[in-house]
Amino acid sequence: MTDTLDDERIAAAFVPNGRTIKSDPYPWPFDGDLRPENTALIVIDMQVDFCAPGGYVDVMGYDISNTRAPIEPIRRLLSVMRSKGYHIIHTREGHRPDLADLPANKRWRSQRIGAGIGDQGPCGRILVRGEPGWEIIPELQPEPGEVIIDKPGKGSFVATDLELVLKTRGIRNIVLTGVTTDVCVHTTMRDANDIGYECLLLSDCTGATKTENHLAAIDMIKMQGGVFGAVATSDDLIEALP
Ligand code: C5J
Repeated sequence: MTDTLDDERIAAAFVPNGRTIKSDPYPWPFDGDLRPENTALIVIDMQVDFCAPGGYVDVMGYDISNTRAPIEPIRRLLSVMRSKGYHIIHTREGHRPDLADLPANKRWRSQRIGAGIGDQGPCGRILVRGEPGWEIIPELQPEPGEVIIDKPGKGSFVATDLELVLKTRGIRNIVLTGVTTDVCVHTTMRDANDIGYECLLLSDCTGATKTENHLAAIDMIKMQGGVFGAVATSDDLIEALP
């Protein structure tokens, strides 16, 4: 067998339909296997507490224009990916009303800066399930049939059934959007990457409490040949979506 034939076999094995999108630092997904059946869009924590006046991020004193910036790009992307039959998953960060799932240190740190998780705020009890602040913002409401993952932590895998949902549905590629780039989005991406998911973060569909952190979080993904996956814009993805 010649080297050329070997190369052809390898290429055929790794690029079953040859569908990749323009992304950094490599065309995503790595093997070109991009299909609605094996790919999910995850919209992370686009809740009143993170994106609206009177919510947790606002009460902490951060500029919510940073966490609101991805709303329009996500809305447009949702519409395209829904119409093409991709899996759509939403997450919500929040705690049980009795706070039994709220670690003492997480509560203490938030109280220390005047935005106590579980305490009363302008949008109800901060980051508590069932409160107005915990709801997903009206612009990005889930549609019937879309999976919603409730998580008590920053990552979307710990203390949730996300991995079971992904496995049951045969999902291998994950497109990450939402807030915040450096906290919940990054933690989810790192965990997903560690357990073998092929991840893509969309830079215009994510936002952090501080622009520098958003940019640094994006930069980290691209190190070491794409240590956590790849980065693209929603235009890049929409243009190439099968
Ligand atoms: C934070 C989140 N930043 N959704 N949560 O506390 O990123």
